[in-house]
Amino acid sequence: MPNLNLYYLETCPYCRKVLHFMDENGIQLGMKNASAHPELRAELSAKGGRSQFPALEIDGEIMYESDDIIVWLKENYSQ
Ligand SMILES: N[C@@H](CCC(=O)N[C@@H](CS)C(=O)NCC(=O)O)C(=O)O
Repeated sequence: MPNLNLYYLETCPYCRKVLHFMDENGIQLGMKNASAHPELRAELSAKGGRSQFPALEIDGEIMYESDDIIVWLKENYSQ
């Protein structure tokens, strides 16, 4: 399994959608809460080119878009 981290904001509906999917499927990832740690915005921008949430880091590569993240998790992570 690759190294996976989810950058998210607590109040973002797109992030909540991904978090809900993870919850339903018992998926645990490294969690990067940019609401609690605003410096993560710059970290995400440096890695992926923009500060947009949610973002899934897969072995250092950034995937944006909640729907794409859920599809990726379905294909690679769901049991
Ligand atoms: N189409 C994107 C929309 C993501 C989006 O608009 N996220 C907002 C927060 S809800 C965002 O990152 N805005 C920039 C910011 O808050 O800095 C998705 O489905 O992931």
